[in-house]
Amino acid sequence: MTQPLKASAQRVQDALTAGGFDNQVIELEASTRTSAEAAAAVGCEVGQIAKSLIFKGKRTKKPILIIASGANRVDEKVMKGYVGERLSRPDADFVREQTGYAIGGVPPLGHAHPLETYIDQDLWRYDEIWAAAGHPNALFRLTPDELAAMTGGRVVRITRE
Ligand code: 5CA
Repeated sequence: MTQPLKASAQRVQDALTAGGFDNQVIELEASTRTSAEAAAAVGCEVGQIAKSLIFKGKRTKKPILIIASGANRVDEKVMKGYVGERLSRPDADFVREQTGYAIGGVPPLGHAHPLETYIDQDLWRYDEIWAAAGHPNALFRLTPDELAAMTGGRVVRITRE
C-alpha cells in the first residue's frame, strides 16, 4: 500500500498540482539529503540532481534561490553579475523562514515567499533531472524545461568558463 507523503512533501506535491504539473513526489527509504545521496538513491548522475540553494543579498538581505546542477559549485562572483550585489550563505533559520523547508529538502517551488530564482544552464545537459521535494527523503523527477516553467527562474551560467 502506498503511504501518504509527509506533510512537507505533500505541500510540494500540492504546489506541483496547483501549477498544472503532473510530476509525482516520491519518498525513498534512503536519505536524499545531499546531491550525492540523492543520485545514489535514484541511480542517476550527481549532475542530474537539481539542488535548490538559498543565498542572501549582502546589501538588501533578500533571499535568492539558485538551482544548481549537483555537480557544480556556485561561483559567487559570477552570480553577482546577475543579482547586482554580493551574496552570502545564510544560516539554516533564514533558509527555513524564507522557504518553509529545512536544509536537505528545500524544493525548487512551493516556498513560503516568492524567491528571485536563477537556474544553472548545465541542467540542460540532461533529458531528466531530479529535485528535492520538501523533505530529506523526498524527490520528484522533471525535465529542465519543466523546472524553468515551474519556477520562472532565469537560466544562467553559474560557474566560470
Ligand atoms: N535533497 C538534496 C538533493 S536535491 C538537497 O537538498 N541537496 S542540496 O545540496 O540542495 O541541499 C543541501 C545544501 O544545503 C548544501 O549544498 C549546502 O549548501 C546547504 N547547507 C547545508 N548546511 C547548511 C547550513 N548549516 N547553513 C546553510 N546552508 C547549508
